[in-house]
Amino acid sequence: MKIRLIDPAYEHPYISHSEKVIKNIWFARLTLTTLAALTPPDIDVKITDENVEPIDFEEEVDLVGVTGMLMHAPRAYQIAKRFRGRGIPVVMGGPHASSLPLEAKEHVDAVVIGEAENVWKGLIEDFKNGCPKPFYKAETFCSMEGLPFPRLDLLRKDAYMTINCVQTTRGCPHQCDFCHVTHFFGKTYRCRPVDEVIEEVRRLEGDFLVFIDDNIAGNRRYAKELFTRLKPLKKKWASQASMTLTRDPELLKLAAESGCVTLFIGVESLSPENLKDVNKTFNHVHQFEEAMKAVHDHDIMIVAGLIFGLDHDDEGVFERTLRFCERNRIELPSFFLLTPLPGTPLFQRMESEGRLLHRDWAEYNGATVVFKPRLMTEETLQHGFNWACKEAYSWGSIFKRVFHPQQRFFTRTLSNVAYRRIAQRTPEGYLPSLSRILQRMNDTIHLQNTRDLIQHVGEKIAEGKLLIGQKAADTLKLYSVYNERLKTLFVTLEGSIDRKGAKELIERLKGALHVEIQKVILDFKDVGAYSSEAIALLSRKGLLQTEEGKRWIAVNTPRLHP
Ligand code: B12
Ligand code: SF4
Repeated sequence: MKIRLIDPAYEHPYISHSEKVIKNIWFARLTLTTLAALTPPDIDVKITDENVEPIDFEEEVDLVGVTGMLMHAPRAYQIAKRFRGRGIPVVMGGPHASSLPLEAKEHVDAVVIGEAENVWKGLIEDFKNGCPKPFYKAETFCSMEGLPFPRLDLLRKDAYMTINCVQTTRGCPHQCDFCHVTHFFGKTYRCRPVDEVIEEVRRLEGDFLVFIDDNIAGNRRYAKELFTRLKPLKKKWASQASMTLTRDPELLKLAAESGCVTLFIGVESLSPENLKDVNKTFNHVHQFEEAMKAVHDHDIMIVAGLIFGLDHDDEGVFERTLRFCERNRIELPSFFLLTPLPGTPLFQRMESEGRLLHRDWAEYNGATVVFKPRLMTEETLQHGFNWACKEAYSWGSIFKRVFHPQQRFFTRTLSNVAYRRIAQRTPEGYLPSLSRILQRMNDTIHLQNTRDLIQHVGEKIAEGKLLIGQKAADTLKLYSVYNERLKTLFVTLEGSIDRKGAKELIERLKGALHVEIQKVILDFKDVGAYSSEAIALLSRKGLLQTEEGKRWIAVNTPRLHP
């Protein structure tokens, strides 16, 4: 029996990668090499990754297997159609087929839902015997012991940056709202025996490999053992990890000592509200800078995953995020547009709120807006995203991020040049016109004269929740968010206000009197104290008015203790 396993290409005017880019930064997923390894030895199995070689549609084979993520689905269906047109049966598996098996089944003869380990051999037998079932789904997750080593020998070695890929764990202990991994693996986080991983790594040619885990440090004890055992092999490696890794100095040190040179870290958003929305509160925004520094202190290059389009993102998010990457010298910012993947809680939420624009899966590629954002229009989100991608890989930004005495400048620059090639193909975008204003409206104002402050009997103080500590007394913080749909700027004030603070606030609000902003809502709820001069100034300028209908409206305005 002859089986051909196919990884469909993704044809897109600017997202699909050229041969050169694949050779510079790409590695093959372990999907088909794993399936090939699970195939009984008497079967002739071959792999085609359409991203690096054409499919021979005339080939004489007995069974075709196609895989694919969501965005590959339309191409996978076309491939299936061509082979089935010649009477060759096709089976499909992978993330997409597993989340929408009924849709996939309309295009293929059988669908594998979830992992293949416990069903693949039986499926082949069924096809041999001419009695395939429409769906195959294992009753349990497979054991992580004794998994065969992937058939890397079936890949075109010269086509990728590396073919050295190894998986040590499956799943993730977290459950981020937008992520497909927890949907696929449930709440399980399974680790392979360290001995087996070490043996697999030991057999690899060359000194660099990628651990394709979703979160290599999901189980700290396991990760510590793995890293310790990796050390003597003297390999260099890259992988993905959640932010929690950065908070464990021992683990981070071990990772570096075992050869970790690059980590993809899901930073996702600089807004705690966004992180809360997507069930990612284990990312602590106030510790981000410290976390990035800790990784850099171990000479590990950071690829930071950052998402645009979350519900608390306004037009200021693009510039704010890029500046964060520059300030923290993030070597490879990796921006994604929020993409609801079927099966995830995010998808259910977007669908129930009627926010999905269409179901053309090929567009669900992480770089195209496919839903209605909450605080801005689809167009603004798309343009802001395009701007950020291009701007991040402008020479100016590359220079800010990689030119530093502590960094290995040469490697960092080469990686940036490869990413720049991709970014340059992104269509022109623009920075939303309110971006600068929004940066100024999200800032800390340092006060001058805080001796005469009078306590504000706001709700929080009355509830005993807010104490005017030294910090609150010295600064006035502005948290602003603009809703493009309502044309309204919401400004929350926190800290104290003296004359200087009031003047600066008035100045900034004047700057925000932009033609696009039709209403400003000022919320004084978190202001702990005022000076009487500040109150006088604010009321003279009309900033404390509470009647509807005015361009400014103040809420939770000061009630003062004598
Ligand atoms: C490595 C990886 C990448 C690499 C891919 C390099 C490449 N050559 O494509 C990089 C980092 C570049 C990448 C990019 C992206 N990725 Co990715 N990636 C992964 C990751 C971490 C591992 C893939 C892997 O090797 N798995 C190991 C193999 C053994 O598992 P498997 O593929 O699931 O296969 C098993 C079963 O599914 C089944 N099976 C699979 N296919 C088939 C086919 C047949 C015929 C059968 C019988 C069985 C079968 O059998 C296998 C053994 O059990 C997965 C997460 C994961 N854990 O799988 C995400 C994942 C696949 N990626 C995902 C996404 C969304 C992306 C991006 C779109 C992100 C973005 N917004 O840009 C891009 C798209 C890139 C592109 N153009 O293809 C999602 C896909 C979700 C979905 N429903 O589509 C995943 C699941 C991660 C997630 N967080 O949700 N990715
Ligand atoms: S930490 Fe990463 S891999 Fe884990 S659920 Fe969240 S996004 Fe997915």
